[in-house]
Amino acid sequence: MSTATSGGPSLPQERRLVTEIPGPRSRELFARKQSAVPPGIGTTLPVFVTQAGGGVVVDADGNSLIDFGSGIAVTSVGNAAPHVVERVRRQVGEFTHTCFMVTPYESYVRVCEKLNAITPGDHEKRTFLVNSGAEAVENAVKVARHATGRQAVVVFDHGYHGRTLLTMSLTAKNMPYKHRFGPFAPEVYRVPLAYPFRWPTGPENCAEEAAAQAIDMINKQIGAENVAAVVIEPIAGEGGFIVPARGFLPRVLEFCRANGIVFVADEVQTGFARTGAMFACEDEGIVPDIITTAKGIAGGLPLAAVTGRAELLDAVHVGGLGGTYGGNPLACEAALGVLETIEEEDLVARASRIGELMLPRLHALRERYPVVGDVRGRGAMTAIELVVPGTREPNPAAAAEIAKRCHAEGLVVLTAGTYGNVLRFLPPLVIPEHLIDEGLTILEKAIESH
Ligand code: PLZ
Repeated sequence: MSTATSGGPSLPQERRLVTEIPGPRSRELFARKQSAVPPGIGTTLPVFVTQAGGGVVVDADGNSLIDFGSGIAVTSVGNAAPHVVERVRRQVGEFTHTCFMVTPYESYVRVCEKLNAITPGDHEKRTFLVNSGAEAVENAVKVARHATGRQAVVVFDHGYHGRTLLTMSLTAKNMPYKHRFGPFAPEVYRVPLAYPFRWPTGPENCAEEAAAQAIDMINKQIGAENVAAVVIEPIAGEGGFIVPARGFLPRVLEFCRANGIVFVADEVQTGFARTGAMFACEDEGIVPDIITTAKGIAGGLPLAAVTGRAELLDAVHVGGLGGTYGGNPLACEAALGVLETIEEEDLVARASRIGELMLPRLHALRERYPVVGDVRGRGAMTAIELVVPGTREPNPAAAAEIAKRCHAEGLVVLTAGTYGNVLRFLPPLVIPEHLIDEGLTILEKAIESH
């Protein structure tokens, strides 16, 4: 295959529509998908991908779409990033699996050493590797329960932590994640999140009042001494890119410290340079006791991690943690390639720059179109919340319609939000600036004509 037709960053960085979206070939494949795969596995945009890299996704009909989704915040270094490809290619020819718990290998240990070094806090840490974000969060809870001898887990409104029984129980939203999938895991308690745009008494009171309510509920309904862990996303992802009002996270952390509660930061979506910092916790100087990571960690190979205070992770008995595939050698090589790429290409700064490009234009949209109620996010994790003009009433129909128009024009955007009324933007951090510009122009036209 010539360079022009191979994937990765060598793909032409352009939007190119040669058929309608989806084109005939994608429609044919989608029909097959519908007979082979259950509808429970949904589809945001039914184009079938053949190549991807930089800031574009190419489909089976030869269309090249601008990528504002990164496979849900995963391909931050871009698809088929050179360091990832080289390392995985080399590794696949050496060995593909031994199971780290049976006969270990160095790359797993290196990934853990790196995560121990780059996650917030200079205390002694340990890391272990698993396969998915949900598995990481589930294991963080196991560790916290084991280490504290307590059972209760506190989570927040609008939180998302996964689809397994425990993490689905930790997740706030019923439809589509929990509906008819109960009963849920016990000892999970939900408290308010400091959601500035929707705080009843206004954003200025949000941090303090939300923290006070959360703490009051914990004290009254559970008893702080019964709480093993508080699990929180530093920016709520699936819930709608809700940046908690400043001061809320530090207050919750302080309460945890004062009561021997393990503070778990779920950075599955926010981690690895996405928000313009290596980890979103850094923004308010939060040092979590345990941090869960996945998604951006390995450029799309399935990998996730639990990193935390040595005394917590070391508390678990030998053999108490693990899994067949956790820290698979291909995924570990990919993670090392991702970390090299973030460093070499200074993707933390790139993410900030993407925010500087996008946020002013999103704010301008809010000024111009009353359907845009709120603009928020940090770095390359930004969103707009759509409302019924003149109110704060959620407008999921507008979000769906605008997303659809963007898709038809060759821009991959994702929706989010408890009310389904948020459009979120998660471009690969290596996306060229002209594609950001073009993508935002498409978005504006879609809002204008919806
Ligand atoms: N924690 C903060 O964002 C995954 C979900 C996609 P897994 N978010 C994308 C979907 O609809 O299933 C996520 C997250 C946070 C945990 C998870 C779970 O990560 O790798 O999907 O298990």
